[in-house]
Amino acid sequence: MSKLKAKMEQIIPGMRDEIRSFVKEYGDKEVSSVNVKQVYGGMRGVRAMVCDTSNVPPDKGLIIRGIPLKDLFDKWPEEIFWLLCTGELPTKEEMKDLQKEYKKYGVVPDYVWKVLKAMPPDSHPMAMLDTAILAMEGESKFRAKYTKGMRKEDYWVPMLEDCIRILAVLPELAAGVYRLRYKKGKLIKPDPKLDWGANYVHMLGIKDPDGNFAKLMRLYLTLHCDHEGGNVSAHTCHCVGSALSDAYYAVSAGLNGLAGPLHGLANQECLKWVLEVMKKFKGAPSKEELEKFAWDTLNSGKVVPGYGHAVLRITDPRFDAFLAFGKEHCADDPVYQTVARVFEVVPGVLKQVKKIADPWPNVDAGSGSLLYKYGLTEFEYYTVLFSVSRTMGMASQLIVSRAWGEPIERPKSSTIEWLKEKVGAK
Ligand code: AMX
Repeated sequence: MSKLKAKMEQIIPGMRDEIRSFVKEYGDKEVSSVNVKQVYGGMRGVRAMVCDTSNVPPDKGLIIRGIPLKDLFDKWPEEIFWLLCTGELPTKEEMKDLQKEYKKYGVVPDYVWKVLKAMPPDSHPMAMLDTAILAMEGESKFRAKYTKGMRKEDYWVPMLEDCIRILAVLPELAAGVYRLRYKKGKLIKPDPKLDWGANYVHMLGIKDPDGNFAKLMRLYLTLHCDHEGGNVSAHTCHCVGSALSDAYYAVSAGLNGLAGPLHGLANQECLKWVLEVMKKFKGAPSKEELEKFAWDTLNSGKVVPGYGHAVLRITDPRFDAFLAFGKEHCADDPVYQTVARVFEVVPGVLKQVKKIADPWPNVDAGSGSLLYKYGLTEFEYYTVLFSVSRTMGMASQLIVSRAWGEPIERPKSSTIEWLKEKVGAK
């Protein structure tokens, strides 16, 4: 038995008891209320779901299982997945065991490459990744066991196995999407000596003589891992999983949401915006030039990508981490310099637009410039990297939900007539 499964087996009975007795005793207590603005405003701020893997206080940013992200910057993504699932950081042996699991299952079946090669050559890399995961649905242990008959208490076991298998193949899938989509030559096999992040870099086939790209990749995969339960991808994955669709269905669905320009696609938009500025001003622009460009963007009805957030009201600590990495490893790079200057200028501009709740940079404002610097210049691809990381959060949430036996989601929708009557508007 894998060490992660053994650890979860220890934790789950206590978690189930805690939830059961809490709901029994306090089930009727109110925790949130909803007004008409929220009904029409994307349910913003309505507390109607649970997620214990992480939370995002607006004034602090991401906290994973009680640990602020800034205290986890040096952790490897394998450690983070363990933490998300169990609430504790793994020991060295536990992390090695998880890496062994990834290596055991990290083989992409040939039919997946055939499916991807059959797609139109200009397909978006996210469409390719999501299709690849869905194409593998037939591998699901959860579906096989459910079809045979399985007790509800055992749902989490094949869910964990499916999630490990998805995470195990994800770097190879994602790197394969890159090489096929951008005609980079033959697919590159995983190197069994490498960790999850370094293997991804190796399979992308981008040269990394000093190992700094692998360092950046580990940081990138750690920083994007999870962002509580209500964001579009996490919530979609969670909702699909609540119907007992297996992890291949649920993760692929969640990633389809991540592909939206207001969510994960913002990182491709962001670098595009930065490069447009540089093209227009023939290099790193001055503060005045930048300010004008930001206003022009807003006045043309577009958003300034990489800025603003549905929950955060501070500079995203993930942006801070990328900025610090850039300062240490590529302070002279003009794209990085532009990103740093945008940070000095854009919040001041956005603060003047009353309706914008958060003028500060989010995670996407800085990551692209670093990827670009290390040779990953196809920015349409960036959301795929985000996906590899965010799958850890979605997967851990699926495992935890099946472990405590969360029921199918079914909020109640309302018609405008019902709402008007309810608030006395007619
Ligand atoms: N540039 C221009 N306008 C912005 C803005 C920005 N960076 N951020 C918010 N606004 C606008 C909104 O479009 C909205 O306008 P509307 O009322 O005319 O539709 C208004 O300000 C109020 O929005 P809000 O309450 O501040 O934010 P929100 O919760 O509705 O949206 C987000 C949050 C992230 C979608 C928004 O800030 C945005 O579009 N930012 C740019 C895109 C981006 O960076 N997305 C990445 C998010 C992180 C992620 O998921 N990866």
